Amino acid sequence: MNNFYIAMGANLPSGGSLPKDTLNAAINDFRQQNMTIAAISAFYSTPCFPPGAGPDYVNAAVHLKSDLTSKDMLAHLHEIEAKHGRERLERWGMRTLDLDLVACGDSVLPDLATYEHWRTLPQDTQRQAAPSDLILPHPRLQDRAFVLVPLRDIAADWRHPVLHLTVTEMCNALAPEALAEIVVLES
Ligand code: A4P
Ligand code: MG
Repeated sequence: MNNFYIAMGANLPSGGSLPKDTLNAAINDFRQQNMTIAAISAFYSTPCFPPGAGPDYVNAAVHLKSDLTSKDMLAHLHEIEAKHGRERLERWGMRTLDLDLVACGDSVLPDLATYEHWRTLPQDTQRQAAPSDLILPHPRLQDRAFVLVPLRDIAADWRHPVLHLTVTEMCNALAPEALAEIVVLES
């Protein structure tokens, strides 16, 4: 059984449903596909990154247990994204739903050298280049308060297999201002 950690984000309505409702609908899709939901974080309101590129996001994290391979899990995530977002994604280029595979246990994929290539990519290249292969852990995980704060709710002690830091330690390494911007969504 694999332990998958999924980061969820949305900053545009999808067919009339608000970002938080889209996240809830995607969680229901996980249930219907017979994946075991081990934990769900709080929902957070987070400022758009990069700043000014769109409305605030709603972000959350989910722990799924499944026998799927990582590649099959990513394919499922892409199907759920398409179901909730394809039209608006093409039209506006922003996110009705983004599902990232943050980690699968302590897997490093496709290999350490390729992972390190993506992790250490210079910042100006990061925006243009997207990997065609699945990279695990997600190469930007350690940089992003909007991923780490929800993840801390459900996997505080998960340890990064390359950086050897726990989620709590990665959170504590971020600037306090970046952490302060991530606030629990009022329902
Ligand atoms: N891919 C490789 N590895 C992975 C992985 N571990 N998880 C491939 C998910 N996908 C992975 O992904 C681009 C390509 O990476 C795909 O072909 C996939 O197979 P994508 O989801 O199409 O594109 P993306 O979401 O722009 O890429 P990425 O790197 O996941 O995006 P970011 O950097 O996470 O940007 N601001 C706030 N506040 N909250 C957010 O959630 N999200 C983004 C998305 C920008 N700003 C945000 C937020
Ligand atoms: Mg993504």
